[in-house]
This record gives sequence, C-alpha cells and structure tokens, in this order.
Amino acid sequence: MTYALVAVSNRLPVDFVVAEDGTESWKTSPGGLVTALEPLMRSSDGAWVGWPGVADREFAPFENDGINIVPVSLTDADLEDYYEGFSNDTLWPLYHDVISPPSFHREWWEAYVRVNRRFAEAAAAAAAAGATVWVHDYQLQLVPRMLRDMRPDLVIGFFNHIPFPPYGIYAQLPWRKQILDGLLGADLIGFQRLADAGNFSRAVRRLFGYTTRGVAIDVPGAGGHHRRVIAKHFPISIDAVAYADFAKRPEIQARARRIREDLGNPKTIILGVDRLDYTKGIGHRLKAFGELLEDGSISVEDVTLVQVASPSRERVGAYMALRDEIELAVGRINGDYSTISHTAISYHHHGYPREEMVALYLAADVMLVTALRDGMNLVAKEYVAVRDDKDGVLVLSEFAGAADELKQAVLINPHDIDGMKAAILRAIAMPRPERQRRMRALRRKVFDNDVAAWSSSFLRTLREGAAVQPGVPDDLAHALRDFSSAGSLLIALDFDGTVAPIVDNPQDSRAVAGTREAVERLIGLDGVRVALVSGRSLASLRQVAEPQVEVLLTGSHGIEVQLDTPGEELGLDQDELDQLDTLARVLERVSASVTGAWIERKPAGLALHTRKSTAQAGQAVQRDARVQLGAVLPDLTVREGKNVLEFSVRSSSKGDALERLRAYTGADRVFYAGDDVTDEDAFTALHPGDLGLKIGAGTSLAGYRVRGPEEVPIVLQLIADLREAAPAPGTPGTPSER
Ligand code: GDG
Repeated sequence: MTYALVAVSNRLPVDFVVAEDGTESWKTSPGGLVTALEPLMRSSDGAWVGWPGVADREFAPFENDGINIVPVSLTDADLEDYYEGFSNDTLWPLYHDVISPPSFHREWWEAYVRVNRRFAEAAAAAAAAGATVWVHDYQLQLVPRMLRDMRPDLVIGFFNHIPFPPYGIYAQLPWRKQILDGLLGADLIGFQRLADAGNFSRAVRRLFGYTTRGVAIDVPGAGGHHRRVIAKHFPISIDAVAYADFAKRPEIQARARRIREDLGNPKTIILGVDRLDYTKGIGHRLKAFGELLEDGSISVEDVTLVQVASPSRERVGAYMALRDEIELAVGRINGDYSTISHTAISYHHHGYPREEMVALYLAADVMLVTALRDGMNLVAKEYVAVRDDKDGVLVLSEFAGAADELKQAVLINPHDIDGMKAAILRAIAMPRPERQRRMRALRRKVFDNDVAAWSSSFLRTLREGAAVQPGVPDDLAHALRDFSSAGSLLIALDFDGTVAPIVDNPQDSRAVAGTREAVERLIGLDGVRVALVSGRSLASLRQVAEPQVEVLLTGSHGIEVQLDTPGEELGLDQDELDQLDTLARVLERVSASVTGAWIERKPAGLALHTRKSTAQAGQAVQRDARVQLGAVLPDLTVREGKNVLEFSVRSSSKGDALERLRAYTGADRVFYAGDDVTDEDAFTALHPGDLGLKIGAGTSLAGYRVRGPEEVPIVLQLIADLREAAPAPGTPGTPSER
C-alpha cells in the first residue's frame, strides 16, 4: 500500500504499551509534534512513518483511529546511540544554545546515519509515485537527502520543531556539513522563527558558499543545473478550537473549580506545565518564586505555584541530574514556606490526560512559560486557547518561539531573576480590563493561526513538485473572483518562462499567442494597470516583448524602471562606476583563458556566461570569479542562474521592483506571475489579498500555480471577464510617486 502524503517523525502518534497483566495496546503518545500533526493526518488519506515507542519489536502497518501507521523498528542499542545519544545528548543541547554541554561521540553519529537510513527506506516504500513526504524534526535531518537519492520523484518537505542555532554554536558540530547536506535534500525546510531560518541560511553560505537570496537557496546539482530549496519560517500552532471545546465541557469546568478548592482557594494560582527539560527554565522559575516568598512579596496563603513536570528522557544523564536539582529546589521551598493548610509549590512529576491539562489551564490565573530556549512552546498557545473567559495572564519568555506572535503576553528574559519576579507580581496584580484586553488580542493570534493554517501553508508552499495539470485550477479561479473585484489592480508579469516559453537563444524569446490580446484588454479596463517585471535589461525586454506604451516596465531585476514618463536614467554614482570598472577588470582576467566563457554587460553589472564551457570548466571559472570578486568587492550582489553568474553593483530584486510599481500605481491589490527563483522575491513582497501565480513545477511561495505560459493568457482573460462582470470603482494608476 502506498500513499500520496507521508509524514515521517521519530515517534508515531501512538505508543505500543504492555500493561502489568500482559495486555498489549496502542496509546496516544504525548508531545508537541503529535499534537500538531494529528488533525492533518486524520483528515487526509496519508500514512505516518515512525517508531512505536518500544524497542526490539517488529509491527506490520495498521490503521489507528483514522491514521495509517507504518512502524519502524529500533533496537535497544539504536535507541541508546541514535535517540538518547546523538538526538538528545548531542543535537538537542547544541540546538538549544548549549544550555547543557553537548556530547560528541562518533559511534552515536554512526547510529544516527544508520537509523536515518532506515526511516528513509520506510518512507520510500510507503510513498506513491510523486508523493509528498513531510519529514519532521532534528532526529531525522539526514532523511531528506537519503530520500531524494532513493526517490527523485518525491516532493520532500522538512520541518524543524526546535531552534536552529547561530553559526558560532552550530559550527561546533563535527558533522555540520553532513547535516546541512541532509537537510538540503528537501524542497522546503520549515523553521519556527524567522531567526532560525536565517541561522540555517547563514550556515549554508558559510559552509558551502551556495547563493542564498531571501528564502531561496540555490543548490548546485549535476550538469550545471541548480535545485532551488526554500528555507522559511512557519510558526507551528495548535488545534485551538479543539482546546476551546474541551474548556466548554461542564465536567472539565467543574474539575477546574475543584482544583482551586483542593489547593485551599488561594487568591492566585500560578501554573507551569513542561516536559522536565533543562531548556524550559524550571529552575529559574522556582528561584524567582522562592525569592518572592522569601522577601515577603507574596505569601503561601495567597499564591500557589502548580508545577507539572512531565517525565522525559529519563535515561539521559543530564535529565536525571535535572530532576534531582528541581526536586531539591521544590523540597527546600516547600520545607521553608508551606504551612499545614497551604503548600507553596504543588509539584507533579506525571503525565496527565488532556482533560486534566485543560482543567489546570482553566484554574490558573497566571501561566508561567520561562523557557531559556524553545522552538515554539505550545503550552503557551494552549493556555490562551482555553481562556474563553478572556481572563488570565500569560508570562512568556522572549526565548520561546511563541514570543514572536504572542506579543501581548508579559514578555520576560528568564535569566533576569529580578525581572521575572517583577513580571510575576505584575501578572498577579494586573487589573481585569488590562488582562482582558491582552487575552483578547492573544486569542485572535492563536485562533487565526491555528495548526490547520500552519500545515496548509507549509504544504501549499511545498505543493506540486511534479505534475501540474493544464488549465486554470478551481482554487485559482475562485481566488481570482475575489481579487478582481478590488478597487484598483496591478497585474505584474515576469517575461521569460512566464508569458514566453524558455528558448535556447534569448533574443528569440516571444510571448505565447493570445498574450498580447489579453494584455490589450486589461489595459483598456478601468482601475487596471499591467507591468512587466524582468531580469533582462530594459532594452532587451523592449525588443523581445514589444509592449504596448501603457505597459509599465522594470528591467535588470528592478534596477531599471520605465513608468509612464520616458525611461529613467540609471544614474550610477562615482563609487558604483568605480566598482563596475573593477568588476569588469577582474571578470575579464578570470574568464580570459576559459574556453566558452563570455561576459555580458548589464546596466549596473556584468554576467559571466558558461553555457558553452564544459560543466567542470564552467563551475571552476564561476568559483574563481566568486572568490576573487568576494575579496575586492565584498558588497556586490551575486545572482546565480542556469550557467550564468551575475554580479551587480546595485542591489535590487524583483521584490523591490514590485514595491516600486505598487507605490507608483497605488493599486489596492497586486497579481504577480513568475516562474523562477528570482520571482520568489516578488512573491515574498505580496501582501494579504494579493495573488501570486507560479508558472510550472517546483517549490514556491506563490499561493497558486498553472502548468506553463500557455495558461497565462487564459488567466489574464479570466481577470478581464470577472472585472467586466463586476466593474469596480477606483481611479487607476494615479501616480503617487513622481
Ligand atoms: C517541541 C519543541 C515546539 C506536556 N505534558 C503533558 C502534555 N503535554 C503536552 C502539552 C503540549 C506538548 O505536550 C508540549 O509541547 P511544547 O511545545 O510545550 O514542548 P516540546 O514537547 O518541547 O515540543 C517545542 C513543539 O515541539 C512543537 O513544534 O513547540 O518548542 O521543543 O501540547 O500540552 N500533554 C498531556 N499530559 C501531560 O502531562 N496530555
């Protein structure tokens, strides 16, 4: 049996458990990843590949609660070296800012490679032709490359649930290049935070020297071709509605009241819920709480801290030591401050059913999330989702990924104990209107960006690695209906590969039949402007496109612009002219002796073409050019295409071009169509309500896709039809930039 969607993660959503009486069963396994992926897998006919939570047992694939399960078996030795060793004692501490020192052992690494291969093989066997495979987390970073080598037909995504560290830390890893190479086997690599994706791209630049532009990384492949990999942040979330529904259940609400009573009805219940992990800052939290009791700012009659520390990685040394340390601190504080009727810290080293977790969230007036480093932290989002009463205060570490979105929480630096104490006091005393205002804003964030939105935006970006059907897909037609009804529109089109098929000789490039008529129709409509956005120089664009005078033009990736007024002078300054001279000198020297290499002059730069050289000579001269120019002109913009390397003294992208056109036309909504890596900059510059159309296969940030340039005139005619059917007001193209 094979599947069109395959998820691969270390743990399956179910664990195999043997009860004391010998009864065997499958039980839902806890953890952020499972909570996040379960709803998606249940609603799609996919398979989940992973380890069933028990060593040395083989299981055949089976279905559990609507999810197809493909178990991967691991021996006890695998678990020790691959899971507890390399994953949890090397990668986990390294990726979390070395809060605990990572251990590097070669035999752990060997087990990691071996086990990753086993997961890749299981995924390859479960995936149908052209399937989408979504690999999860730091335990499986080699799987994307292994899978691509085994099955080049697959579309491969990877999501890293934990942070990706800054280069200075990452560089410690003896296998740093192998891990990056493993990840770069994916088409799309997702991270929690913008900063994580940036750290990853920087590591790729430092260790491999590949060109990265925004979220796109060009990975050289065979024969001078480049494969585009996208590294971007997709903050994970929760099934917010499911949590809210739990919170509405009368028995859970009753349980929350009961918890309060059992704690002796303190004025304030503070809650911490974490896996017992040194990244979660539990010790820092206890210190702050203990000091507040010590200096008399709070008393045990008024305030109780409930700390759930669910058991985790109990065979790893650092975790055993942490448990001792935390329990010693809890014991001391309780010994010093608890009374017969009031316990300072109600501490629980257990896993609880979800119902109980929700009851705890409901009972808590203040939620403390004090992670020293955390990919996201779903607990923070769960607390917000259950607070239907719009009450409760979230105190949140700025080192948790959730802090990027949940800005209305009381944000803290957990290393600053005084700051944390002040934040706790502030949370306890916060007036109700302020609590409600903050909670309302937090809830909007969590409900608008729930886990379904997370997975669909990841899969949409990853989608369509292979076959794209001809014609206009339904979702695009539907989106165009709404788009076309806006006040004023800007229709911006890339030229080569978008309205014109790619041809061998760039001068021979022409738009497909019907494009001219469609553009003609659009420019005749009220409130519509059309623009061409190209990497070509303006002169060359005019020659091949022969555009109508009403069409706005930008060339050389936005460096050259022709608006309604005659073409602008480029106006390079003296410094740029000097750089251009040096650039020409170095490039001529580097390429002089290489057969088949030639230089093309561009308005603000030069392009080194190697199409007519051998692959080896071409790569060598490109490398030389990069190194030598990097030494004398480090600020040049370098853009890599198929057998061409372009250096520019002025930095600009199609994204900049689109911003410029948006400002000039004042359009309410922008449509952008493009086919290659440089168009991704333009897709990045789109706003909500705009529409991005990717032409052809390959990973893209565009929301929609058609098969090729033949579809483009059909799409443009459809916009014109829709526009005519529902004429919109608005004054077109009123220049606001002059
Ligand atoms: C990793 C990243 C990222 C905890 N104890 C119990 C229990 N839980 C549930 C919580 C929550 C999940 O486990 C924990 O998720 P977190 O996000 O807080 O943390 P990690 O486990 O470290 O997860 C993290 C996440 O992956 C997702 O990408 O956010 O940064 O480290 O859902 O509620 N659930 C139950 N009983 C417990 O005792 N039922």
